[in-house]
Order: sequence, then C-alpha cells, then structure tokens
Amino acid sequence: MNQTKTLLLIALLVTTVHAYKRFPENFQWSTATSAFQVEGGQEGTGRGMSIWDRYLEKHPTPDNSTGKIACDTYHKFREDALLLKDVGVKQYRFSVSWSRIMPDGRPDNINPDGVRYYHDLIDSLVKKGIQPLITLYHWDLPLALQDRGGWLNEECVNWFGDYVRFMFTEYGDKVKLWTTINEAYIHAKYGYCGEPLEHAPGGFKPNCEWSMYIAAHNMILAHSKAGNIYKKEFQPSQNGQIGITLQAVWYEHENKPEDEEAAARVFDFQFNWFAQPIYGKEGDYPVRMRERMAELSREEGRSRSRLPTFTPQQIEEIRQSADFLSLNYYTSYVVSQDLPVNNTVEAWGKLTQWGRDIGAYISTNPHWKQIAGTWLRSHPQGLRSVLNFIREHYNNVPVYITENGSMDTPEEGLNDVTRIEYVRGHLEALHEALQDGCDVRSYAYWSFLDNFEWAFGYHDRFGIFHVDFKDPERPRTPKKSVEWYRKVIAANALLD
Ligand code: PNW
Repeated sequence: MNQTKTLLLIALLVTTVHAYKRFPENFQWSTATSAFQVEGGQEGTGRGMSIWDRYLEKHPTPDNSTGKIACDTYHKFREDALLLKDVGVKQYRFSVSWSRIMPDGRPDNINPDGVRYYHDLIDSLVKKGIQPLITLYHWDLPLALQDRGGWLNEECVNWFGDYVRFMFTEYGDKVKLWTTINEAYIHAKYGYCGEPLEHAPGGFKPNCEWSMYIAAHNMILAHSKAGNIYKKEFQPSQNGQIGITLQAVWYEHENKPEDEEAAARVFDFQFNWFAQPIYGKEGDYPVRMRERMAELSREEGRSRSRLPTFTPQQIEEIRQSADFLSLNYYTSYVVSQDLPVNNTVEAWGKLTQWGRDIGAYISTNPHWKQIAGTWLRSHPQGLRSVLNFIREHYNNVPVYITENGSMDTPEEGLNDVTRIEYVRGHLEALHEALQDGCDVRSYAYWSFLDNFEWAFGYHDRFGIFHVDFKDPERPRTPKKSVEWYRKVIAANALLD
C-alpha cells in the first residue's frame, strides 16, 4: 500500500470513530440566497424595477434598507464561488430576478447584460463542481406586471410561462434543478393580505378575505404551467427535474380530539393548501379547506366560495407538474381550538383573516428556544414530523430541503454557537427522518450570506458569512459556523 492510501485509510478510520450520524452517500450539502436579497447591481445594468423597489420607497424598513447594493453579488459572484467551494457545498440555491432578464416582465424586451450575468454565475459554480439549483421566482415580480394586477390577474400565469420558457431555453443545458416559486404561501399572505406582516406589493389588507386566496390560486396555476412546459418541451432533451418551494410550519397540539382536528385544519390552510393540489393523490385543495371556506362564504351571504376552484383539467395538469418537493422549514407553533388557558404567550390565530378563516388559536411553546427575541423558535422535531407527513401523504416524493437556518443573536457576533446548535438539532432530526424512510436528497443552509431580510431590512442576519453593509466593498467574513459546516460536509456526517 502506498503512502497516500495509508493516509486515506487512517483519515477514514478517524472519521468513522467520531462520526455518529452518517448521511447517505449521494446526499447533497448546499446553501441558499435569493436575487433581491443579495444581488444589488440595480443601476446601469439594464435591470427593470421590481415590486420590492417600489414597496421600499413607500414603506421604509426600520433601518431604511434598499436593494441597491445589498451584498453586491452582481459584482462579487466570482469570489463568492471560491467561498462556496471552500465550504465544500456541492449545490448552491439562488434565484433569478425576472426583471433583470425582462425589464418589464415581457419576452419582447430582453436585457442582454442580465442574461450574461446568470451565465457567468452558473459557469463559475459549475467550474467549481457546484450544481446550481435555480428558483425562478423569489417574490420580486417585475413592477410593470404589478401595474397590470400582478398575481391577482390570471394573465400572470401566462406571463410566468413566457418567462420560464425563455429561462429553460437559455440555461437548461447547464441547470438540472429548477424550482418555480418560492413560498407561495408567504408571498400570497404577506404580499396580498399583509397579516401578521406586510411584504410587497402590499396595500391589500382591506381585501384580505379574498385577495390572498386569488393570488395563491394563480401562483399554483403558474407553477403548473411552468412544470408542464418544462416536462413536455424541455425535460426529454435536458433531463433535469422541476419542483416548487413550499414553506412548512409544523403544528403541535394537546392530546384532545378537537385540538388534533384544529391542528390538522391549520396545516391544511398552510402547507397542504399548496402541497395537496400538486403532490396529493386526488389533487385539488384539501377537503377540509374547501368545506370550511364554502361554509364561511355561505354564512357571509356570498353566492360562491372565497376559495377559487380549479377545473377538472387544471386539477390533472397541476398533479403532473412536479418531480420533487423543495422544502423550507424554520419553526413550529402550537394549535388549540379554544383560547389556551394559562397562556403565557400571545395566541394570535384569530387576530388575522387567515386565522379567523381557520377558526383556531395559534400560539407557541415557551420551552422551544427562542432565537434573538424573534418569531423564530427552534423545534427540530417539527422538521421530522413534516418530512414524515410528506412520506405518508405524498407518496414519499423526493424532498430537497432548500432552506433552514437562524439569525444571529446579537451577543455572539462571529462566534455563532446558537446557529451551530440550531443547525445541529435540525440535522439530527433530518437524520432521524432518513432512518424513518423519508427520501431527502439535500440540505441547504439559509443563508450563505447575511442579506436583505425583507421587512426586517439588514438587521436580521441569517448568513454563515458576515457581510459588512457599511463598507462599500461588502467584505465577507466567515462566522464560526462555516468551519463547523465544512467539517460536517467533509465527513458527510454529524460529528461528536
Ligand atoms: C423565508 N416562518 O421566509 C424566505 O424564503 C427567505 O427569503 C427569508 O430570508 C428566510 O425565510 C428567512 O426569514 C420565511 O414564519 C418567512 O416560519 C416566514 C417563515 C419562514 C420563512
């Protein structure tokens, strides 16, 4: 045996001894960002405005953030590819800015600099052995399309179809993993209702009772259009896979039948709202959701349900529109039918239109570690429950975890031990889910870089790399979690 082989054997033995949870051989480690949150490069680049540019002009974040420079990945993607390579990820999830490709959202006006930018970005990743996973739409609709109704206009389905067909044609020989829309649930609820938090396009609070359901409906149809275009026109020659990115929250409940039913109802109005039409055996919206919305609408004196309906043909097409499920998971809540007694935390379910439509109280478990006093509480077993739900109810469709992560706690700075603990907990739960038989193919930490965190501006930092937003160069500094994640990836296992 030569020296290299001996060394390799020793290295293998050492990792075997210390690795206590090993991941499958082809498991893909990844990290993620989205276009508006990191790119910058807005001026002099031919990019058209998106709904977030206008929204921020009218509704500044507490720290007066804009997306003008952000992390400047528009200029710094080559250095970033080096950092990604150094961490060891084999996949990188990012999104494309529709209005950078098509400044007014339409295929008759293409921005060549934008097209070149994504080619350069993809090439620099592929050259380093990193597979791109592209999200086609991560909440940044071209402003020109919002002026024509945005996701409330069913035409948006066709606009999206034209955009994605261009993308598959242009990049499909290099990109083998596509997701259509990021978290339609958050985009419909925050963007087209504004409770409990508002996102762009905003201004729909008075119309919540219908606007979020219509927006969500058109996003499902748009996903379906994109999925069907890909599968019919491109997949046979390009051999890639397509899915949609769904956010799941898990809902725990007390051991009472009415609470169990309430928790199932909330999950139907959140995850299954999108998952059931696309991945469910029968397709269409969940039965509980349809029945509840029909009943409420009748009581309100309406002649038809506030929940729109699909035609039988649409139901069929939607059911054939995805190869895999791209999952984002951050946190869990507690659900009860009645106002929780001895409630130590705010039960907010019924304060929103969505909560009233469900008819249940949503609160939290004070024992789950709260991160930096925010909405985020760590409950890793929620991830395992979601994955098992998918295995049982959606025929064990392959899952790509495209987001999971936590923000900095201010005291820790670069020594981000809370983040390491959060990720370790979730990877342990993920490992258990794999033992349970769940078909999970990858894990992407959100996020690669500190970035524009929507309503919270640059204040909430999710990156494993710190970004100095006061410095025009936007320097990146690894946090302690980079070193930790690098070791996990190298060993393909959790270590002691
Ligand atoms: C995601 N929740 O949104 C988005 O996809 C990212 O763009 C964002 O930066 C990231 O999570 C961190 O917030 C979420 O309430 C919004 O559980 C809300 C929740 C989860 C994810």
